[in-house]
Amino acid sequence: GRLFVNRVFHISAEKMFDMLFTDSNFLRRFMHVRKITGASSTPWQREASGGMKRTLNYTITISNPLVGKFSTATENQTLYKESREGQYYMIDAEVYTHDVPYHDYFYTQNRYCIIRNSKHKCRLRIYTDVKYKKQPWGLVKSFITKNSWSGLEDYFKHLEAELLEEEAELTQGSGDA
Ligand code: YK8
Repeated sequence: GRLFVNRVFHISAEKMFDMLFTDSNFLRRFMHVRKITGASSTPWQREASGGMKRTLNYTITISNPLVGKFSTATENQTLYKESREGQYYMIDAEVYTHDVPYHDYFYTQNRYCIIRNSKHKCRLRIYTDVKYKKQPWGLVKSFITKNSWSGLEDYFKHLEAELLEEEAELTQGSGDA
C-alpha cells in the first residue's frame, strides 16, 4: 500500500472526523469540485463487534482517458471500536467502482487515522491499498494497479490541499495559529 497523506493540521481531531465522515459543508464542497454526484449515505450504525458501519453510494467523474467518464461507486466505511471520541479515530473504507473495466477484479481500501495531537491539532494519515478479489493475468494486474495509483494520488493530493485551505480559514484571526 501507500501513505498518501501524513500531516499535522491545526484542526481538532473531532472537527476533522466531522469534516470527513459526516454530511459536512467541507465534504459537500469537495465532492462538488471533484464532480462526485448523487451521494447518499446510511447513518452510522453500531455493529455487534462494537465498531460502527455505514455505506455510501455516489457517482464519480473520471478523468482517465482509458475509462468511461462516470462510474457508480459504493463505499463501506467501518469506524473501529478502538476509536475514542476526540482522541483517536480509525476508519477503513472499501471502495468498489462498479462501472470501470475489470471492476469485478479489484477494490480499493483506504485507511484513515485521525490522532489528537493537542486541543486544536490532529495528525491525519491516509493509507491506501488496491485489493484483488480474484487474480487477474499479470499484465492486467499491473495495468489496474498503475491506473488506480495515479487516480488515488490525484484525489488525495487534492483532498490534502483543500484541508490546508480549510485550516487556513479556520485559524485566520484566531490568534493561536
Ligand atoms: C473515494 C480506484 C480506481 C479508480 C480508477 C479506475 C481505473 C480502472 C483501471 C482500468 C478511475 C472517492 C479510482 C481512482 C476512481 C476514484 C476512486 C476514489 C478516489 C483502466 C484497468 C473515489 C476514494 C476513492 C477510492 C478509489 C478510487 C478509484 O472517497 O482509477
